[in-house]
Amino acid sequence: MIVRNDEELAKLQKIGRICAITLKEMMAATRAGMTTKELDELGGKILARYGAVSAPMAMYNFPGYTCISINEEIAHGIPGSRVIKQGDMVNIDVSAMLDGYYGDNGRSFLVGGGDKMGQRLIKASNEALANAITAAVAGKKLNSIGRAIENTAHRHGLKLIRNLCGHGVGHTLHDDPEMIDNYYDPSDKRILEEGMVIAIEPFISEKENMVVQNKQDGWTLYTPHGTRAAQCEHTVVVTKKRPIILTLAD
Ligand code: M2C
Ligand code: CO
Ligand code: CO
Repeated sequence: MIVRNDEELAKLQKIGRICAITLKEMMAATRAGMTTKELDELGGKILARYGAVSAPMAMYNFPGYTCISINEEIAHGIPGSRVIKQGDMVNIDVSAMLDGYYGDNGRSFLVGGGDKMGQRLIKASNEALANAITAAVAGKKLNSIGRAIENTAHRHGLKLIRNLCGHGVGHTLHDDPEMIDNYYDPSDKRILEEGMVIAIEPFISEKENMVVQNKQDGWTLYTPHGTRAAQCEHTVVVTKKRPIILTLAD
């Protein structure tokens, strides 16, 4: 969507903050020994505290309030009986709706210290998002986002998941502009517009460059060889200067 006035911006800021608080509190509560279902129940309670509803549940009938993905699961992990272990890479993705407006954010993190590669993936994904946000300026090409992400991944000697992308957000979870590639596509001629609300979400990976869907549950996206990828996602509003980050907790 394109933000047209201050009232719309305030509503997007409100739901963005709720998504960010929910993600932050869930990350802080994550412990080895708990199940992903327990963690998700907490997310559901936090959203309810603010009167917000889970976007995946409301829009797609997703079987959870949030998506929780562990290690070889890269995205759309279904909360359930899987027990979180020390050293696991956990991704929590919180997207929600309040008063007709949507927000979306996510983060990968390690339980306990984790390992060197895990730390590298997380650092690179955070940096890729920061660089992509800096590149997202009104009037510039939309593919500047993918270029910044791809360059960051390569600078770190890492790969990226090419069949997952960012997207517009606002009036719905996956809004216009659709498919904001996480790599540089010179044939993409779209221009970033002032007021465009977009979710930027690089997935930086160890070895593989695509995910496949679990045929049994119809949701979980995983790498065919079980290698990991880290995601970092914010919802932002494009301006002529730096974007406004909507998914900030404080
Ligand atoms: O838009 C995402 O970030 C999620 C969608 C949740 S709907 C089950 N918030 C995303 C992540 C990975 C792939 C596609 N979409
Ligand atoms: Co998301
Ligand atoms: Co998203």
